[in-house]
Amino acid sequence: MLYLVRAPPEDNTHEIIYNTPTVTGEKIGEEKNMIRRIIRRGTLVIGAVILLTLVLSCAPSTMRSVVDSRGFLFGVAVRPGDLLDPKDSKLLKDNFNILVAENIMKLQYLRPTATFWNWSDVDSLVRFAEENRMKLRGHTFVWHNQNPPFINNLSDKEAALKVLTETITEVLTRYKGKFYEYDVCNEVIDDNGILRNSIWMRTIGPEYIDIAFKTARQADPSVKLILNDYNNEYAGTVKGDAFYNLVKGMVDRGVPIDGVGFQLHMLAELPVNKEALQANIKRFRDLGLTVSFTEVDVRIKLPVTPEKEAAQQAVYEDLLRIAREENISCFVLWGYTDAYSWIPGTFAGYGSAHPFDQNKQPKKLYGSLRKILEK
Ligand code: 9MR
Repeated sequence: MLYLVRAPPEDNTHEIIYNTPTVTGEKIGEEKNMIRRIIRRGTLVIGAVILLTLVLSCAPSTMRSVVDSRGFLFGVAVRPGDLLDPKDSKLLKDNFNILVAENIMKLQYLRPTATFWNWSDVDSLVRFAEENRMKLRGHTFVWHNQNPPFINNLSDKEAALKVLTETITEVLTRYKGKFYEYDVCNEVIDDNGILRNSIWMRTIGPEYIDIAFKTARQADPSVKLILNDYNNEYAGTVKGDAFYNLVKGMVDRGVPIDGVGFQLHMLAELPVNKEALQANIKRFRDLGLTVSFTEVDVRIKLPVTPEKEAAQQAVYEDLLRIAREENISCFVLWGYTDAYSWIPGTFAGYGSAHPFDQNKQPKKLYGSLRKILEK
């Protein structure tokens, strides 16, 4: 029997149907519909995939995705509140892949008495970094500043040695493998280029530095151990050379130091001495060490003018360009916003030192840093 099926004009299968007497017209119609449905569904899926790809490729990439894709560690110092405020924490996640605690890991806060350890804020920071695949810098064990009274009152060498080794061991045992770098000692050289007259120097003597590094290495073999300081970034200056000589001595003595930190608290009015900075980076490299830019900010003498902002931008740009060219260990800002800046409280008449303004909006400076990072 032959069934005549009226095929739609665009349907070019009607001949086959006409010439297939063993299959009913109804069944053929069903199959055709099914094929059409499958094709329609397939087209929809392909369309959706294309659309999604387009949307994703047009979505603006974040600073974070830029630095991640370049394998560059770009970070910032944070306060506990930054992690709790949803807007602040989003800004951190969108921009940075390494964090450091601005204050909470200093002994004044972390170990306020001989027997009390204030772990909770640090635990939260470590958790936040892990959840967001960020690295961490530790700051700091041995410093002359922000120590609790029980440390400032030490007078006996044995007691001081016990506090120093116990503190380092306790922290690095708890957070073993969690920190990328740690400022084992901070600012041990004073502005005249000699070992600073700190509580550690007075009670233990100059060997406290070697002891601190050896203790840290024993507690966590994986963390990079750093000696950090300010005004140490230029070769050929009193402090820069004193810092280098101290570090070279440590390397010669086989002390387990992995790198040095240049804090880089800069002034907009003083352009970067690129030659002296690069010469310094090179000589630490030649000792087998890494260099980190650990506390970058560039303060402006108020009031802010477009000229001063341009000068500030040039300083930031030079530092970032050199950091990328020299492939330094990490580039960390000492704060992202003028809203929480340490600058006005310390340098009267100065401010506007960071890439985000008082309202946490990116400044023109931010865009210029991003361009360098995108290269
Ligand atoms: O930014 C920190 C500020 O909140 C503290 O009041 C101050 C106390 O000295 O320390 C600031 O951070 C310093 C860092 O730990 C070491 N290098 C210099 C930084 C700016 O003073």
